[in-house]
Amino acid sequence: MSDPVRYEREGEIALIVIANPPVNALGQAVRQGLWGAIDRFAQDDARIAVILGEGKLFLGGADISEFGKPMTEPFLPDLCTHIEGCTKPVVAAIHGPALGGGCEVALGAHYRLAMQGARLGFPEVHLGLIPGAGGSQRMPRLTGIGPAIDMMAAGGSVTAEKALAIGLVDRVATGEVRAAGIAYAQDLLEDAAPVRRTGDLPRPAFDAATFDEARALWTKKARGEVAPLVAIDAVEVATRMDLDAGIAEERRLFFKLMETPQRAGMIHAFFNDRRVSKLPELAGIAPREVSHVGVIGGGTMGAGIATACLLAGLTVTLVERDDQAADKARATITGNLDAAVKRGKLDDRDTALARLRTVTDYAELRDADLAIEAVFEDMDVKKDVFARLDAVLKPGAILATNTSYLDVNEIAQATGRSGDVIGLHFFSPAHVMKLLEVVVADATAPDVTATAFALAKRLGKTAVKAGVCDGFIGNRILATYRGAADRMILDGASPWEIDAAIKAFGLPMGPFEMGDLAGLDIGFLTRQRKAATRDPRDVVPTWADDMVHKGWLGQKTGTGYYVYEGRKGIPNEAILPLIEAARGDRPQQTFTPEDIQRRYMAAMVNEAAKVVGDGIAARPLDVDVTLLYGYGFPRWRGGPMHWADTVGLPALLDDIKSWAQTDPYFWTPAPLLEQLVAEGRQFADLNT
Ligand code: 3H9
Repeated sequence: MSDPVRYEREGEIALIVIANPPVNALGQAVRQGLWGAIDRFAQDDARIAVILGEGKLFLGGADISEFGKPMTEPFLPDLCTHIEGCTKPVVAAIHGPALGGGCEVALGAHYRLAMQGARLGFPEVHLGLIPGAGGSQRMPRLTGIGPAIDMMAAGGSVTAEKALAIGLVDRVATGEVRAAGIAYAQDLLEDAAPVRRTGDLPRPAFDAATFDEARALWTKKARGEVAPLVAIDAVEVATRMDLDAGIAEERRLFFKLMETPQRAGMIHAFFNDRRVSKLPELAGIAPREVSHVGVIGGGTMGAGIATACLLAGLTVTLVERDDQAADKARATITGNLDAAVKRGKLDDRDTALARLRTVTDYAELRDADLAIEAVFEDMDVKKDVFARLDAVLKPGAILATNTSYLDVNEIAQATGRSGDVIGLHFFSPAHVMKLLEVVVADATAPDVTATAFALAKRLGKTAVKAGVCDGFIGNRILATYRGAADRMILDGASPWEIDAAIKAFGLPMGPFEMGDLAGLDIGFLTRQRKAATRDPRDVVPTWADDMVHKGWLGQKTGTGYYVYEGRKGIPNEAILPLIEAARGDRPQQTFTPEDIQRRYMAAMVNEAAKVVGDGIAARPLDVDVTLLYGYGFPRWRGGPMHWADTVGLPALLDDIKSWAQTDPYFWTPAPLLEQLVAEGRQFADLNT
């Protein structure tokens, strides 16, 4: 392996080049090499040193794969102090991201140059951590507390220009980083610029109102996540302590977080984000070219999919049944794009809109590389659409369905090219939600699956491969934990107690609030669809049907499980008699929030284990990613499978077996769960 840190000379300038692909993470060898390079610079006749990264970025931060293992010297905070302590000037020349420890190395340097396109940030909270190498102490000394709190609590980053404006860097340059670094160093030499240590700057001013406001905001926003509030504490430390003491305190807080399950959950999620799209069966398979996408149906979902494609720079042809519907779809998409401009996700709405055609004739799809239907969720309707697509699409084009439940194999049979058919299950709003379930049918060609993953990446989505079954990965599991919630209502819990307990667990909404938001008619229609095949032992939430019959459809009618004034709801007690009627003489019990969480989660994990056991999800991590990105599962818990490993599979199985005594149909243990318990293994062991 080549040296991860090179020491080079350019006249009087020393260049310290970090070359540790793919992201120049600050693993032990890099820290050691950087330390040695600073020593060498201190001893030779170079007058100034420039630290820069090779490849597409400066430094991606500490090496996350070292976390949770014993730390090895030299430690990163000591390295930053070592750089700062150098008696000749050191410059950090930053291009691309400088994140976490990478930003801390730059703060240890005496001068900072950022190339246009660089981003400086502290993403540690996304790993359940805070900066741990002096970042929380040095940044506020440069910028004041406000920008430091904003960045560290949110895990955000700033552009080079913003970094200059807030005092985080000293110069912004264009062109190539090495040349710009040398030019800056030469200018500094000409100006006889002195060594200038961030740590020598006075402590930033304390401002009680800023801290109070930040704590109030993050107590609300963090929903149980601890790191953002600790990040604010760490910035406060900078206002009270000298640098060395502050760094020691920051380190103490950092290690405290390192020991938490939240850190383990977030890092599990970090690596899953990257593993989820690495499918061995797709290795070496080239995706098909996609630049023109057809969308069939311009309702909320179709318009959202079209918006996502336009935001990614694709050309879109949207087919609607008549001009009026096509105009409506265009208006929805225009509104979506306007909102994207407001959120800073798009520069120019009109350029994006220029790539959209709304039409009423399927023949206009003749040039599309891929067509996605988002029409009414009905098998006959879908088959009709697919037969039409089959007739007009060019050979090699991909035919995708956005169905959330239906059998993609059956849909594929409506075409003469089932190898080109795949499910692309977007989540609403499709231009915002990150998850894309890629439903691979029996005959789907591998390069079609590879194309779906490539498309997801282009759209900025996280794709998860799923097999064909009712509801695929996410909705199948959802149906089960929703079932557990309904059973708890029959056994004595109120919908509001359940919602509160689930929110306390960390989800943004409880199942009944969610139902109100989505519209209670959706669940009603699903129940009707499944009525013919329903097992007689299954529970039907008759009160929910009664609510729909009364026209209580949730937020859209102002009444559901809650009565709404705007989006704020108060419990709708008028549903209690309906629930009482459904309970009949069933024995009642009281549920604590923990009881509710335990049952809800056990149902989720048990079904998820069946989903993995059946091969619908390839690995437990695919379930974790699905629930995180599509269903609001708290990232700091890693995902339901990770949570299950954390609480212990034997205890979970015992619970399931005990509930199975009264309801054996619903609580049938997943064979995979039983097998893992018998073998003393956990879900993580299956995450290849
Ligand atoms: C920290 O710094 C703590 C300090 O304050 C204190 C310490 C004492 N380490 O994302 P990509 C891997 S905490 C190890 O696809 P991109 C990644 O798993 C750290 N590995 O690339 C993947 O591996 P594989 C704060 C890492 O170009 C490969 O690199 N820093 C790390 O789309 C490519 O990754 C962060 O949180 C790492 N730090 O995006 C930054 N980073 O090929 C986290 C990545 O085997 N990283 N890998 O699947 C990122 O945000 C993005 O990777 C980055 C590049 C923007 C840098």
